[in-house]
Amino acid sequence: MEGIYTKTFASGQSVSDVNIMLLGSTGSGKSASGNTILSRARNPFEDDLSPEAVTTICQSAQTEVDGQTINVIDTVGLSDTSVKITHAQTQIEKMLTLHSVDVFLLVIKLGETFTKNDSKVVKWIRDNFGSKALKCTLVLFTHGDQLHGTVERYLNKCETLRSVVDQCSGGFHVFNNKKEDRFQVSELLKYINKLRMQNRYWRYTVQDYMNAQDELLHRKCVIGAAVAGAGGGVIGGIVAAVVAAAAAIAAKMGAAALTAGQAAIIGAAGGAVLAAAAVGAGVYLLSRKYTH
Ligand SMILES: Nc1nc2c(ncn2[C@@H]2O[C@H](COP(=O)(O)OP(=O)(O)OP(=O)(O)O)[C@@H](O)[C@H]2O)c(=O)[nH]1
Ligand SMILES: [Mg+2]
Repeated sequence: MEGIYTKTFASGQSVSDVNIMLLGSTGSGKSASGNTILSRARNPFEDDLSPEAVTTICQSAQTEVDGQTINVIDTVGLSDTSVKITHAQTQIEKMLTLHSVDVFLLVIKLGETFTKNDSKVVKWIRDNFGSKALKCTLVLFTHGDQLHGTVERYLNKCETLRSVVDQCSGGFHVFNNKKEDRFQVSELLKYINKLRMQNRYWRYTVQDYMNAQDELLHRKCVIGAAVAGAGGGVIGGIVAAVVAAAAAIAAKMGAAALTAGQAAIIGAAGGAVLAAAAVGAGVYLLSRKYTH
């Protein structure tokens, strides 16, 4: 450990410096947890009970814990409306250009029904940051003061929540943000350092984020093209059937230049052209929509 700690990153930071990004739903306790890590006496992040998002811009602040420099990045809550998600994502993107991340803390509030939104946040991380990000994610439960019994018992009652924890390589830790208790911070740091060692001090960078975004765009294009192609195929089939039926009627009336079989071939060819055009249009429209 000592040897590794003498190394430095390209950014000039020492490996002992830890960059932590707090992610989670609006109101889950991200800012309060940031303040607990940084010491309650300072409270650099605004935290409050509010029906609306309290944090509207991402901020970072530093402290020293057990000889390590801890850089905490507080983010805008990932709410369930697409407008708010887009705003939060733009803010988070900006922070990633400034700081690479050692550990993401996925902040989840204990003591209330585990919401669909919390579950969506993990999917959002996987989709937008890539599954690589979950390798350096640790779940941080807040409102530990409201917990009766153990967290394990709590987790056993909710399969979805258990599965969220299982998807994050760092496991979980519990905070009581209403108590000035440095032991819970030291314990968190132990888990964080264990996870970093497991990841060989690899950091999540803005390039990892861009790669994940490219993959997401690619997946959306493939799905869009498949849907458009299927649509074109259906239209082509209908055209073929109509042309074949018309040819059959005309043949019956003795006026047909084409047989029903020839008409079907022409219809099928037309359908294939339509399907190809639909695939092309789908890919083009999707790439326009997701490329900024
Ligand atoms: N009792 C108790 N309250 C907590 C705890 N953690 C956070 N809170 C309270 O929960 C409320 C929301 O906390 P915030 O830290 O503002 O939540 P946030 O995730 O930053 O919210 P946004 O910035 O709106 O996304 C505040 O009133 C906090 O004081 C905790 O461990 N115990
Ligand atoms: Mg906040």
